[in-house]
Amino acid sequence: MGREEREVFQIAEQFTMEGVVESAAPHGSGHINDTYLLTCKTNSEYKKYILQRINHDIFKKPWELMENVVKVTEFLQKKIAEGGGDPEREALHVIPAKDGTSYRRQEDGTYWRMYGFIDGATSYDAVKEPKDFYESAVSFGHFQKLLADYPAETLYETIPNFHNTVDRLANFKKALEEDVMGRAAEVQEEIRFVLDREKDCHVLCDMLSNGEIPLRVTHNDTKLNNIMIDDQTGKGICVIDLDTVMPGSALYDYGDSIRFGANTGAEDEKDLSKISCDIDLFSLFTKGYIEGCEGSLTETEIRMMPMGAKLMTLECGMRFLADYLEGDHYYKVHRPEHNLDRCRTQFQMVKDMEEKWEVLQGIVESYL
Ligand code: ADP
Ligand code: GN1
Ligand code: MG
Repeated sequence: MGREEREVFQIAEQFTMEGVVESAAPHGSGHINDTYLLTCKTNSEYKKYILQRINHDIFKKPWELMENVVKVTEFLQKKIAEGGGDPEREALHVIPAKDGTSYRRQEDGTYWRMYGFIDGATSYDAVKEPKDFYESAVSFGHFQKLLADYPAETLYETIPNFHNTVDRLANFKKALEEDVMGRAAEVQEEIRFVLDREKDCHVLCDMLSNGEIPLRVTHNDTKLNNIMIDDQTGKGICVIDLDTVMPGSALYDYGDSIRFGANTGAEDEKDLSKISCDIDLFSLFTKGYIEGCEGSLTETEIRMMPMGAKLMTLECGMRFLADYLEGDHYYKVHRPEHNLDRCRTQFQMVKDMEEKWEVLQGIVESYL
C-alpha cells in the first residue's frame, strides 16, 4: 500500500469528519481496496474513521458503486431503526466529502471514500470460537432478510457476472489459452481439476434462469472478515464491505461464508493436510443462516446449500488460478505463488466437500 501518511492526511481533509487527523495507518486484510484507520482529535475525545481507496481497476465505475452504497446503507439504517436496533453501529455510514459528494477523485485518478469506524467490534480472519461463526451466519442471514424488499432494479451491477460461474469458467479458459506468463505448464493438475467440474459450473446459473431458485439482493462477498463482531456481546453487529451488493442468490452468500469460515485452514495455507471442511462449523453456520433468514429461504434453496458451498469454493479457486495465470493483477499478493497457494486450498476444500457430500446433504435436510 505504502502511501505517505501525509498524502492520506491531505485526502482525509477533503471529508467532513470531526476533529483533526492525528494518525493514519493501513488497516485490515482485504484483498481489494486500500484501507486506512484514521484517528482524529476533537475537543473532548478521539474519533476514528475508515478511509478507503476504491480499487478502480476492479470497480470500473466507482460513482455507480458509491450510489449503490449510499442507497443501501440509508435503506439499512432506516430498517434497523424501525426494528428498534441501533443504526449508528449496525449499519455502515458514509461520511460525505466537504463538497457534499460521497467520494473524492484525486488528481492522480484514484477514488476515495470515508466511513464511520465501527468501534468496539472486530473483524476476524479466521474462526476462533465456533460461536462467532454462528453469529456471523445469523447476521448475514438477517442482512439478506433486511434487503428482501429492496428494489433490486435500482442497483448497478458493480462487477458484471460476479458469481456467474459459467462466465467465470469462460474467463478462466481464456486466461489458460493466452497463458501470458507461461505458467500453465506447471499447474496442469489444478487446470484439470477445474475442467473435470465443468458441468457443475452450470448448476446454479441454470436454476436461477429457469426460476427454480429466486434472484435476491445479496452481499456476494460474505467472508468472515466482512462482518464486525461486537467485542462485548459476541454478536455479529454490522455487515461491511458492501461493494458487491447486487442481485444474486442467497446460495452465493451462504456458500462463500462456508468456503472461508468452515475451512479448517487459512485461505492461503501451504500445507494442504490442514485443509478440510469442518462438519461442525458447516452445521453451525447452516443453522445460523437459516435462522437469520427467518423463514425466507425456499425448500429448494436449503436443499442446494451444499452445492452453493461447493460452487463458491470452486469458483473462488478458479479465480485465484486465473489471476495466477494472468500475472497476479486482480488480488493483492504478498509472495510469489500466493494466488496458486490460495487456489490449491480452495480445490482441496472442494475435494473434501465432495467426499463428505452425503453428510453435508443430510445436515441441510435436517433443517427442512
Ligand atoms: P476489502 O474490499 O479490501 O476487503 P473492506 O471494506 O472489507 O475492504 O475493509 C477491509 C477491512 O477494514 C475489513 O475487513 C475491516 O477489518 C476493516 N473495516 C472496513 N470498514 C470498517 C468500518 N466501517 N469499521 C471498522 N472496520 C472496518
Ligand atoms: C475478495 O474484498 P475481499 O477481500 O473481502 C473478493 C472476493 C473473494 C475474496 C477471496 C470484489 O474479497 O470475491 O471471494 O477476495 N472481492 C472482490 O478472499 O473480488
Ligand atoms: Mg473485505
